[in-house]
Amino acid sequence: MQLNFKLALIAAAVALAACGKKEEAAPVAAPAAEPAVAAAPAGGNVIKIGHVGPTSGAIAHLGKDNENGARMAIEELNAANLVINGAPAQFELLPEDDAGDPKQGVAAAQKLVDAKVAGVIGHLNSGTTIPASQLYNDAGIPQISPSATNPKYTRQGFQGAFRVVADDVHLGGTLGKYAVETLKGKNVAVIDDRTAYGQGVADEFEKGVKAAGGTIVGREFTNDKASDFNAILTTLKAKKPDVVFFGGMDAVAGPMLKQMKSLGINAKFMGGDGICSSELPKLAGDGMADEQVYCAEAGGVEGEQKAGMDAFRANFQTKYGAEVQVYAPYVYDAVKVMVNAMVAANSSDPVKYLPELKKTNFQGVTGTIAFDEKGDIKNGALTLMTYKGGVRTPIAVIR
Ligand code: ABU
Repeated sequence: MQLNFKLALIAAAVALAACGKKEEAAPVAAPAAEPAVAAAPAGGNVIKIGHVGPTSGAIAHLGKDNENGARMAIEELNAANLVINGAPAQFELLPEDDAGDPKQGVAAAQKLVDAKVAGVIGHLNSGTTIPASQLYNDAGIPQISPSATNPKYTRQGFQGAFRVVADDVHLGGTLGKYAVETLKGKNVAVIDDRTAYGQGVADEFEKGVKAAGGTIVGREFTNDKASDFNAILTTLKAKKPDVVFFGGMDAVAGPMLKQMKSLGINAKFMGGDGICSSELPKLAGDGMADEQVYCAEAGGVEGEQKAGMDAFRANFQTKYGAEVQVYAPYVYDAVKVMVNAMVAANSSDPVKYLPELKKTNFQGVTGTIAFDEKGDIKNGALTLMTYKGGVRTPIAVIR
């Protein structure tokens, strides 16, 4: 049975089980022609896969979302009777917390290198992913980021660096165009948090606004730990912006929205994928009005693929008692893409499975995953979102 197909069947079985249709799922999860689920080989074929994200600090909700996506994939893979290295394989997830901090990101990467993981999924932030990628590259360990969108990550010439989401050039540029052409923004203000992600996506947004004929009336910056924005917001208020873009994460965007309201700034608020979480309405409290906030997830599915994504979300909610924030499905797919390559190579040795990883053509819950020569996803999508009644609401999938 083709692995892609087999994994898709297993995912479907798990999703159906979550919907209370266990009787339909059972034969799919344990096909008659296959051996029973193998017990973990005693000290044998245990394949270590690292995951890194910020599971502490202000964006721990996003890091935990990612980590749970990895856990879900690993559990399913461990039930899938996969043979790698010529023997039944079991996967061990090694989760590390980098707190979204570049130095801790490097320390976490070193721990995983020392543990001799076969591959790494992560990190969540561009500011941690980029410096960590140097260590993985030096150690010959393949890395798939499910969420870091700064283009530099895949432009360092590293053979083992992959990304399953669109990058900030696509994200920022599309949002800039949307601000002018759809939201009819004429005077646009930009704030960023000076991180690799925040500054980068804000720069791309600016380019998109200018290319569409809009005017940038002000550019201010803060940092990723700030909570008082009164000075920069007061400066921008004087420029009468009709759109304010923030390059940064939801933990900063929430209080910023509250303070915009207090200062009487009645502008649309935009941001990239970093603000585009299920948590943002809670973080913004009464600072967020319906259809005031526009953002985009750096991926998305349409048509027939939506059913699979909806089933994943329902299953995730049942399993972890929490809504998907943004990138759990992308982490889930990234783990499966990596293991798919190991199965194809019949090896967890990076030297042997990396060529298969490069050739990936995987049907996941986030759509078709194939990589270009840099390691970026081919034909990446964006999902434009707004918030209504405190709920993240998709507007359109754009390629
Ligand atoms: N892409 C948004 C959050 C992660 C990052 O790129 O820093």
